[in-house]
Amino acid sequence: MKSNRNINYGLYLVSDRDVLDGRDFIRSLEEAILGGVTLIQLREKNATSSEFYSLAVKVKELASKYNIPLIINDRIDIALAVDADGVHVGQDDMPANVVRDILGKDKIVGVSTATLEEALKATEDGADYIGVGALFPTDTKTDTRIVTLDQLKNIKENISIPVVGIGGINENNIKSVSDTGIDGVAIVSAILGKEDIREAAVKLYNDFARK
Ligand code: TZP
Ligand code: MG
Repeated sequence: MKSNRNINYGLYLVSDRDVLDGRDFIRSLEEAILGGVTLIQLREKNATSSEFYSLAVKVKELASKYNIPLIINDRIDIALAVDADGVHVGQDDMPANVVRDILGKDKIVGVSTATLEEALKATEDGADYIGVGALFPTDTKTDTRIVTLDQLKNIKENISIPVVGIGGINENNIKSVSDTGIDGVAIVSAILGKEDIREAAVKLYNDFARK
C-alpha cells in the first residue's frame, strides 16, 4: 500500500504520556481516535528502546484497527520494527532524504521546521509534510521558537507539501490557526490533557474544519 498518498493531516495527535496523569495510554489514544483524530504520532522522549518498542507495537495495533496512520517520532528503527507508516524528525536529526532512503519510498516522512528556509530545505529533501511551530507558548516542549501566524501563513503560501501547525494549539486559538489555510493541526495537551479526551477531539476537529 502506498501509505504516503492521500493522508488526512487535519487533526494530528502527538502523544505524551506525561499529560495523561496516570490514565491508561492506549485507552486514551482510542478515545482521541473516536473523537476524530486523523493521524497519530508516537512521541517518547524519555523511554528506553525496549519501552518505546513495546508501546509502538500496541499503538500500531490500535491505529491499524481504526485505519489511522501511525508516525514514529525520531526512531527510524522502531518505525521499521513495527511497520509504522512513517517517521517524524527534527532539525537535529538526519535529513528527510536519508530517512526516506532507510524507511522506503512509500513511507511518510515529516520534518519539524520553524522558518521558511527550513521548510524549503525539508521540501527539497523530499519530506511528505512539515510541522511548523511552536505557534503559541507550550509546556509540552520547552526548547521551542515561536512562529507567528503571519510567518506560518507565509510558509504555507510558499511550500508545496502539506503544512501542519503545532505548539499550544487549543480550543481558543484553533480557528485563528485554521484561517491561515494550513492542512492540519498537531496537538498534545488540548486533547490528551483534557478530562474528556473524545469530546475535546470532536470540538477541535469541528473547529479546524479542514476537509
Ligand atoms: N513540537 C513543537 S511544539 C510541541 C512539539 C512536539 C508540543 C506541542 O504540544 P501542545 O501540548 O499541543 O502544545
Ligand atoms: Mg527529533
